[in-house]
Amino acid sequence: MPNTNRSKSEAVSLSAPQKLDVVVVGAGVSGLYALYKIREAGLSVRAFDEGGDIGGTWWWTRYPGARVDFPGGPFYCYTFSEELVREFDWPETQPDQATVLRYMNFVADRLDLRRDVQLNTRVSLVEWDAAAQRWNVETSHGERFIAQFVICGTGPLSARNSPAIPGLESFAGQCIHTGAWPQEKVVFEGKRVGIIGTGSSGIQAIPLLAAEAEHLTVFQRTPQYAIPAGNRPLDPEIKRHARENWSMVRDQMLESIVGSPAPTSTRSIFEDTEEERREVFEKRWQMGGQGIAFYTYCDLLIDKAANNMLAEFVRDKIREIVRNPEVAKSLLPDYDIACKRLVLGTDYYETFNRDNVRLVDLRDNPIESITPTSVRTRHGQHPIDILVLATGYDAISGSLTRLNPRGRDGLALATKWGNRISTYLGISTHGLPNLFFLNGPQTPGVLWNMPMAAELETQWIVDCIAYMREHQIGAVEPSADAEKAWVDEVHSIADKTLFPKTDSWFTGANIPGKPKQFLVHLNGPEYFKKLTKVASEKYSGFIFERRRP
Ligand code: NA7
Repeated sequence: MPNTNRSKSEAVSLSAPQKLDVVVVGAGVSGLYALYKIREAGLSVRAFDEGGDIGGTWWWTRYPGARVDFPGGPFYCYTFSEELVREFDWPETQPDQATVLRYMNFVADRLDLRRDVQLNTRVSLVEWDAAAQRWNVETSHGERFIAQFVICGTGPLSARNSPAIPGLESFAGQCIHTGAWPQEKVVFEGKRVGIIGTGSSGIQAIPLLAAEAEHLTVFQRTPQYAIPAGNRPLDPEIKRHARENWSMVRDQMLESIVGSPAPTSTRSIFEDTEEERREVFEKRWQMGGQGIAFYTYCDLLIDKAANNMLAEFVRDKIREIVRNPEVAKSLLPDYDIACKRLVLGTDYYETFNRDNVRLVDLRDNPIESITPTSVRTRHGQHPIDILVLATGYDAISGSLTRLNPRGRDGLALATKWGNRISTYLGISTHGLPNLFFLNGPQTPGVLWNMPMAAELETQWIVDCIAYMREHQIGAVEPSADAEKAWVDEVHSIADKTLFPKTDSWFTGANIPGKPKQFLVHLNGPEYFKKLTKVASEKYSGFIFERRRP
C-alpha cells in the first residue's frame, strides 16, 4: 500500500533493529504471494501493510459495485496450486470485491501467511546501506529492520489521487475516496450525493448510489465507454473444466495477451461486412465483459478505423439507451475505445434516465470550488450531503515513488523517476540495488492477470536470490544500458498500438506533473519469456557486486 518517507512531524522512538532476509511492502495480491514464496525458500521475511487487514487494494476499495474488471473474470486468481483452485468456489463471472477479499483471506489462512504479516503499519523509510549491502527499513511504529532485499508489492492502483480542488478540505459532510472506502456501511438513503469521476470506480458505483440516494449529481470530466459487465452466476461446466484441466488452462493463460484462458481473436474486422460486425459486437454486448474489445477482432487496438467501428457501435448504444438527447450527447466519448481502461458497468447509461440523477458536464461547466455544503461549478451550485471522490490513482508508479526508497548515494526513487520512469524488466531499477517490484511499471501488470504475474515475477526474484547466495554475491542491480534498452522496448511495443495516443492513467496523464510515458508492457507472453531468458543467461543486463565479508 502507499507509503511515504518519514516526516519530521511523525517523530517516533526507534527500536533496536531486527534482521530479516527480506522485507515485503504490501500484503495485497502481490505482497502475499511474495511472502509465501520467500518463506518457502527458507528465508526470513515479514510483510507490512498500512491496511487493517490483508488484501491490499481489495481491502481498501470496498465501494458499492466494486468488481473484477479483468477479461478473464474469475481467472483473476493464483494459479500455482491446483488444491487452491479446487477448494475455492468462484460464484460469478465478474467477482465482486467481497468475494475477492474472501478469496484472499482463504489463501492467507490456507498458507498460514498471517503470522508474518504486520498490519496497520506503514513502511516509512527504506534506505540502502552500501557498506553493509543491506536496506535499513523503518515503520510508522518506530520499528527498525535490516534486510538484504526489499520487495515492493505496493500495488499499481493504490496511491490515491485526491484532486486539488479549492475548498475541498472545507466540505462539512462525509467525503469519501473510492480507494479508501469506510469499513462500516455508508448510508446514502435520504442524502444528496455528489460523485466526481467517471472511471471504472465511478461507473461501478453510480447506479448503486443512484438507487439508494435521494439525489445523485455526477460530475463528469471525460465520458467513458462503459460495456455491460454481464455479471452472472459462473457456469458449473466452466468450473469443472478448469479444475479438471488446470495445467492446460494455466498454459493457455500464460500464452494469452490478456492473461485469460479464452483465446483472443486473430480475425481482422475488415474481413467482415458491416452487418457481420454489428452482429459480432451485438452478441458480445449482450454477453457483457471486456470480450467485445479483446475477443472479437485482432485489429481494434492497432488500427484507428477499426477502433472507430467499435467506438461508434458503443456510441450508438448510448444514444439508444439515454432518453434525453442532451444528456446522451454529454456521455459520448470521442477517443479511441479501450485505450483508457475499458470500463465494465451495470445499467450505467440507464441510470441517467432516472429522475433523481443529474449529469454535470465539466467540460463546459468546470468545478470552481467546494464549499462546506456544495460543489460550485462555473454555472451553478450543487448542494451535496456526501461527496464521493472516484478520482483514481497515481497509477503503476505512484505507490513506489510515495514509498520513495533511497538507494546508492542517497538516490531517491521519486527523484530518479521525476522526468522518466525507468526499470529493467519492470522488476528493478539502476541505482537501487536488491530492490524488486511486483506488477511494477513496464510489466504487463494492469493489462494482464495480476495474481499470475505476481507468481511469475516472484519466482524470478526467488531464483535470482538463490543464484546470488550460491555465487557469494551481495548486491544486484541492472545496468543503466540494460534499463534504457528495456524502456525503449516497452515504448516501441506500445507505439505499434493505439494505446499511447490516448491520455489515461496508463500514460501518467491523469496526474499533473507526472512524466508522460506509456507504463505497461503490452505483450505478457513475450515478457515472461524474456524473464526466463535473462535468468538462463545468468542474469544478463544485471551488475553483481561480490558479498562483503
Ligand atoms: P480512473 O480510471 O483514473 O478515473 C478517475 C476519474 O476521475 C476520471 O473520470 C477522471 O477524469 C476523474 N477526475 C480525476 N480528477 C478529477 C478532477 N480534478 N476533476 C474532475 N474529475 C476528475 O480511476 P478509477 O478509480 O475509476 O479506476 C482505476 C482503476 O482501478 C480501474 O481501471 C480498475 O482497474 C480499478 P479524466 O478522465 O481524468 O478527465
